[in-house]
Amino acid sequence: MSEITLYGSPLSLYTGRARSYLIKAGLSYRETTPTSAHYRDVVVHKAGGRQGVPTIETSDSEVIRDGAAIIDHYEALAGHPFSPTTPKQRLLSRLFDVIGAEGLLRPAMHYRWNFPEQNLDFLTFHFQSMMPPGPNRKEKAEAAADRMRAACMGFGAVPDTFELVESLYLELLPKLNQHFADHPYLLGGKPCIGDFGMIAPLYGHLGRDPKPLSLMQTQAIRLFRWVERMNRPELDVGEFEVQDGQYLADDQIPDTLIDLLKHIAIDFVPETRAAANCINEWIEQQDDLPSGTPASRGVGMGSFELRGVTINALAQPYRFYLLKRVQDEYDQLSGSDQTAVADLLSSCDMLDLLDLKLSRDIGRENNLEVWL
Ligand SMILES: N[C@@H](CCC(=O)N[C@@H](CS)C(=O)NCC(=O)O)C(=O)O
Repeated sequence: MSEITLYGSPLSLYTGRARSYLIKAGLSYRETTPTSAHYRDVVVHKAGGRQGVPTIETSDSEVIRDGAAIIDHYEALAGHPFSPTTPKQRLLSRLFDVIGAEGLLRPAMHYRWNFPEQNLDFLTFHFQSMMPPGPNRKEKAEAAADRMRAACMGFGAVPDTFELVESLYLELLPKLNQHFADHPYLLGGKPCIGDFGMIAPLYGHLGRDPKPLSLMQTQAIRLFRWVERMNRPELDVGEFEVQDGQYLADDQIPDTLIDLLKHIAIDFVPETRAAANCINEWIEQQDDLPSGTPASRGVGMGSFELRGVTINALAQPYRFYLLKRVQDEYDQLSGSDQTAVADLLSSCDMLDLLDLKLSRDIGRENNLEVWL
């Protein structure tokens, strides 16, 4: 079988999503850090000039940058094996993909960067490993780590919000744990696109860095098992009675998922609303934003209040690139299916997400997300 090169890193959040997909899809790959001259001179050019992981290079030398695009590529080739076919499950699968890619960055970055006593040696080693060998490797790693510390603050984890970020996460753990005590994956016996989204923050950061790993292992054993399971080629469901490797029958959505989504909605919905307002205002102010212009990571700060605390978080267009896929799923449904899905989202306090849209859509050209 032809081999894929996955440029990534063990501690990278988004690499965790692509890697888990490649493992579960049984695709043969070799993971390496983006430190070679070949990566710098050939791969980055084909990746739209943007450095970053995950990026893959196929045996035909095709380069695909971005975790969602990598998964899209192989899903399309294999007939969508990890995409459920029934309305509610399809929609929640896409929704968990957005939540995983965008909605848990604050706890992921907080538990990585704000516990140096437990994490610093571990992070220092990994940041150095990500830099090309040679002079100034240490300094380059330290500069990269500093950029990530700044990004952590940019996602809204600052001393005034630490307590809130921690209480939300400590409330989230038992909800995830309860779900994975009942089911091996989000929608039953096999992973869906949403599982791959959720593994991004829950492996590289929250399921691997020393501080949050010990929290997970002590407070959410069944969640920890899901994290392991998502990184293994077999179903890895020994502790479960049902081992059929199927999604739940009849478009069933377990109550544990509704309970989980209701908790996630507490900050995910107001943050998405604040980001949409911020980005739409920014779009309005652009005199010159021709179609095809690459969308940058963030275009301003969205501000929202939660439990009496103000959170300022980077408003990222990418959130809406993924959220539009949820909205598109909904738009394609028949009237009665739309009603069933809207009732489900309403019971999760997430109905508003169907209407939170940008005034310009985002597409992909030359391996970059661009304004259409
Ligand atoms: N949208 C991309 C985001 C990838 C991303 O942000 N990767 C991080 C590592 S987890 C990175 O490469 N950061 C360094 C950079 O962007 O220069 C994806 O989903 O793959």
